[in-house]
Amino acid sequence: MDFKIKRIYSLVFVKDTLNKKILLGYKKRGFGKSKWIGLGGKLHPDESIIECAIREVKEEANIELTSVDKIGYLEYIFEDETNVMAVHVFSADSYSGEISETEEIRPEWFEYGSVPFDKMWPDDRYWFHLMLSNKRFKGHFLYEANLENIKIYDLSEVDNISDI
Ligand code: 6U4
Repeated sequence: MDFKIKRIYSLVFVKDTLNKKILLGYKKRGFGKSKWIGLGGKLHPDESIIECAIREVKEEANIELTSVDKIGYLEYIFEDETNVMAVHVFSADSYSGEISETEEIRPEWFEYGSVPFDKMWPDDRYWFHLMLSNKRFKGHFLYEANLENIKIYDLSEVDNISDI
């Protein structure tokens, strides 16, 4: 029997709603290296998922979120791997401090119409429009072992994400 271990992550999209810009981070190392991603990372044992989201944004871009809204839940399964990545997606539109580059991430603002999908995880194309328009969603993506192709997926809008 193929037991799956769930690892839990936060993924945060900071938005400048006035100028319709989204903050992405160029990942300089580790999983997803050289891709543009939202900010976030692994849940620590002693924290809630919201605390994880706030901590990771501070660690990766040096800003303190002052509001954060849970908008999505995604699960990633990788062929030939026992781990499932469970990713809680958040949107944030206010923060204090100045965004700056860190050891792990080079943050940069992108206009909603100029998101660099060709340098992002392939699944982002499926749900980014929902995230940008403040819709709530959940989905599952099964990736081939090369981490480049999606074999199968499901994605749906949901009314309420808080109970997931
Ligand atoms: P280390 O390097 O151990 O400190 P940590 O920052 O805790 O790592 P990391 O960077 O490995 O965790 O977290 C991976 C990040 O990538 C999470 O925010 C979730 C995000 N992510 C993973 N798969 C993704 C995908 N397919 N599409 C996407 N973001 C993804 O947009």
